[in-house]
Amino acid sequence: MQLGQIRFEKTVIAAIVEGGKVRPIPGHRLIDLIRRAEAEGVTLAKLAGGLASRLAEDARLLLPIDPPEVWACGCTYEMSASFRDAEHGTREGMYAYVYREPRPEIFFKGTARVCVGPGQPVGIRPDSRFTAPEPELAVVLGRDGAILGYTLCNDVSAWDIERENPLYLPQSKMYDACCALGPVIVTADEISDPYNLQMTCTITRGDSLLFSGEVSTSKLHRKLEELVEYLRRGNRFPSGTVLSTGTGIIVTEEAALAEGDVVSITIPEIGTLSNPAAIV
Ligand code: DO4
Ligand code: MG
Repeated sequence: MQLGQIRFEKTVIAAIVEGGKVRPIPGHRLIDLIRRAEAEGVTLAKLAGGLASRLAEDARLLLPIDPPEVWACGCTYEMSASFRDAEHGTREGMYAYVYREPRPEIFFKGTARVCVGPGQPVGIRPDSRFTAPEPELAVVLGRDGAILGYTLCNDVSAWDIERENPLYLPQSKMYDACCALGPVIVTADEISDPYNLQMTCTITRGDSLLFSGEVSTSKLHRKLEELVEYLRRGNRFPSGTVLSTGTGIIVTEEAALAEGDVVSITIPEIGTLSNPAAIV
C-alpha cells in the first residue's frame, strides 16, 4: 500500500495513494495512523484500509509524514566513502574507516521542521557554494525499530562546508529545507527485496540535463536491520522516526545546485521525488 498526506478541508490528513488518485483518511495524519496501529496491534495497511474513504479523488501530495526525528547514515556505499576521502585530504581514509568498521556513521538530520515534501523547494544555504543532493532510500520505523515502510530521501548537503572540516558536518547537513521525503511511503509488505531497487537521480537546469546518476541498493554495504540496531542503541526514538540509509550517487562540484534547478529521484516501486532548489 502507498500512503501519503494531502490537504483536506484546510487540514493535513493521511491518504491511500492508488493509481494517481487518493482515498482520504479523515481525522488522521500519517503519524497518528502509525501510533494507532501500534496501540491496536494491527498493521498500518490494515488500519489505513479500514479507515480510508471509498471515494478516489485528485489531490496534491504533501510531505508524506511529519517525522518526529530524521536520522541519516553515511558512508554506506563505497562511492560515498571514497569520494569523501578524495575531497577531504586531511585525514587519509577517514571515511573508508567508517565504511569498513562495524559501527556505521549515523547522524541527526532534523525534525519535521526541516523536511519538505514533493514539489517543495529544497534548501541551499546562503554560505555554501557547493550544495548537492544525496538520493537515498529511507525507512520509516516503529517504536520498536520495526521497518513499517520505505520512502525516498534527499539528504541535501553542503559539501563545501563538510569538506572544510569534519566538525562542520552538522552545519553541512542540518538547516532549513535540508531534507526532502516522499512522494509516498510504501508499506514494508510491498517491497519484497529492498536490496534490489534501482535508483536514479537527475538535476535539470531549465531545459538542460545537468546531472544524471544511478545506483542499485544491492551496493548498500550494510543490512537495514544493522543500521536500525545501531540507531536503537541507548536511543529510544519515537514511532514514525525516519532513517535514511546513505547515498550511492555522488554529485560532483560541476553540478552544484543553483536556485531553480530541479532534483528528481526515482525508485520505480516508490515513485519520483522532485524538488526545485532555492536559497534559504
Ligand atoms: O560523512 C558524511 C556524510 C555521509 C552521507 O551523508 C552519505 O554517505 O550519504
Ligand atoms: Mg547522505
